[in-house]
Amino acid sequence: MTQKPEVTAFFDQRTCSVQYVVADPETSICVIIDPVHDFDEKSGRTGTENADRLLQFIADKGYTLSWILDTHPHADHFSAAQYLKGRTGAPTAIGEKVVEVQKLWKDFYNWLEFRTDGSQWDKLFADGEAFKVGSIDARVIFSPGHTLASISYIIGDAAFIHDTMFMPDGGTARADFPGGSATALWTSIQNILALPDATRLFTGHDYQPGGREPRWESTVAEQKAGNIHISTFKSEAEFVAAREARDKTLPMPKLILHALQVNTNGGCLPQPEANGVRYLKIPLDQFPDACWG
Ligand SMILES: N[C@@H](CCC(=O)N[C@@H](CS)C(=O)NCC(=O)O)C(=O)O
Ligand SMILES: [Fe+2]
Repeated sequence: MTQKPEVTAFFDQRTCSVQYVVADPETSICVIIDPVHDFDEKSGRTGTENADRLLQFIADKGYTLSWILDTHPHADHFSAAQYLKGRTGAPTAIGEKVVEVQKLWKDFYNWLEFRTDGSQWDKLFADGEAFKVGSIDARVIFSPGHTLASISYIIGDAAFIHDTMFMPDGGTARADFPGGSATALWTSIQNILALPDATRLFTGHDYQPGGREPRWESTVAEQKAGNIHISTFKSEAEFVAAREARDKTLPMPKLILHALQVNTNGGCLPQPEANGVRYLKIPLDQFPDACWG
């Protein structure tokens, strides 16, 4: 019998991100997926409103948190993994290819001392690796393309596919960040669509096409039938050409240079300087072909 976790989504309107608490109803053990650490780039203010909302929900439900999971090093918001680990002691995890992303960004930031061995997380998942959420069987599949370290978490009948496909009317994620690949994204999407038709799919963002209400849950069958990028582009070559053409028109996410220096470091904010203030570092002219935002 397929195991059905209880999935609760928390939408962050500021970044259009979807954060999840996924719980085993039998044992009340849960995991958090893709928590957001709030940040306002205009004032430099950080905050934990989103993360605290997840903790409050977990406390209200009487759940026990077993993992803090990220699907990829996000380019549009800070991960709250470190904050949540500090509050709960729960271990953090991400896909093992994150070390390759760390190497790319170490050069962009000219971080001479930066450790690129993934030791900022408690666990690095391999492709196909199995784990448990309480009594529910869970596993990881690599889903590169949007980033080279992207993974999906399959927990019972639910798959957390983050920035591969969005809702069917939102199409697919961009694949133009350093280490991204439209060809790899196509293959990753085919692997997700090979899951059983009734698999519940939970996306990582919803950009509310046409201004509709935010939505995040679909099924494999719905994506096959109606995803605007999958039903329109019949072959890998067509998809890759269209994806790459669209990506050339997209400005960088407004927080990419802020976010990668936190997220490649396991969600740790920069160490405070002698005056007690933390500073971000913005490399200039490293993306000379980027569209103006
Ligand atoms: N306007 C957003 C764009 C964020 C963005 O690029 N999101 C990625 C996922 S991290 C994406 O795939 N977007 C698809 C698209 O914009 O078509 C921002 O500046 O943060
Ligand atoms: Fe992303």
